[in-house]
Amino acid sequence: MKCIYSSAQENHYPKNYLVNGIPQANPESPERIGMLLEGVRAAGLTLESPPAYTREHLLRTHPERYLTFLETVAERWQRIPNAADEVTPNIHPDTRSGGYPKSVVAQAGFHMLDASCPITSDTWNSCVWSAWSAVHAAEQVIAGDASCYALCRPPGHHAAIDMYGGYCFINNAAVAAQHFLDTGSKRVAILDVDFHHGNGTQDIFYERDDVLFISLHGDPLEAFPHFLGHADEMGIGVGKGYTVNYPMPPGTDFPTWRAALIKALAKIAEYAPDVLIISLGVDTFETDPISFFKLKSDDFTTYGADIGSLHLPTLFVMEGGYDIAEIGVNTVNVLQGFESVS
Ligand code: Q9C
Ligand code: ZN
Repeated sequence: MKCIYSSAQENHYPKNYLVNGIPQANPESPERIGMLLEGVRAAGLTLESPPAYTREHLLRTHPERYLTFLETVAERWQRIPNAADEVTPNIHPDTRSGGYPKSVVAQAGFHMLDASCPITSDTWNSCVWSAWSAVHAAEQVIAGDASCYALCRPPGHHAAIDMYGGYCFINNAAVAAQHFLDTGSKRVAILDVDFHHGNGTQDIFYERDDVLFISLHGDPLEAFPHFLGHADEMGIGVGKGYTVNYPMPPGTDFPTWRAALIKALAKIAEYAPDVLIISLGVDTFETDPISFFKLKSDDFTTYGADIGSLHLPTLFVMEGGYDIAEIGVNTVNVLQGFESVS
């Protein structure tokens, strides 16, 4: 299996990460990439850099206004007298239907889901290359590879149509899904196994039946993103039935988690997609510092094999995972478990 990644993805590193008003070390640090690459090298995957794709690939998922905002906001923010280095708005909409505000502060608030992701002058470039990695990895599957791993960072699954949040700005898995549809696939399934609900991916495909979205995650009543990911959210219009959520409580261990996975895999098999995308977060790990599931390292191998038993062309897109010392091992355990049955 190839691993696709660009070193430009390392530059984004916001420092003004506040938790309960106190500056903390940002868990989504570029060191994550180093540990993921260590795992990839130990597992013998072939590393490849993506070429530059085009803005058109992003525009199939995110509107022009949002992309232009992300591209220019750091520079515009710096024109505010005495502004901090990083884009950190403190105003948020009570409605989004009253027109698009003009000031950079109000626009930043308009597009921001939570304060965990300040924007720096490096953010846009890193995010674009993270998305190109997903597109290029999709290209490998389109060309006939049974699977491919997109080492995306910054992650993407909390980024909605025109909202950034939860360390995510561009939804890499959604961009890849749309790329499959634009190149001949009729049906794509996205299985999100990150600890957090993939609210952004759900938002993007909520009214569609050409993408089945299934997420296993911490109950949003107790975990980020807090407002989406409940079991009764099932899609609307033609999309009804094509969103499936499995929220689970604090302390959930592997047998319980795996039982939900087996149900999810049965639904995917029934949907019979042309391709499967795994939004692969390893923050389900027992010692992840911001999560509350109890998976152990060997469990990742087991569930990788469960996913592999579907025998679908499969694209792995990296999402979260913050026990940095272990994320490389846990991630390649999934990939090696997958390959052990293919
Ligand atoms: N004190 C992903 O895993 N808030 N994003 C956490 C913890 C944001 C996680 C607060 C968590 C975002 C891609
Ligand atoms: Zn997560």
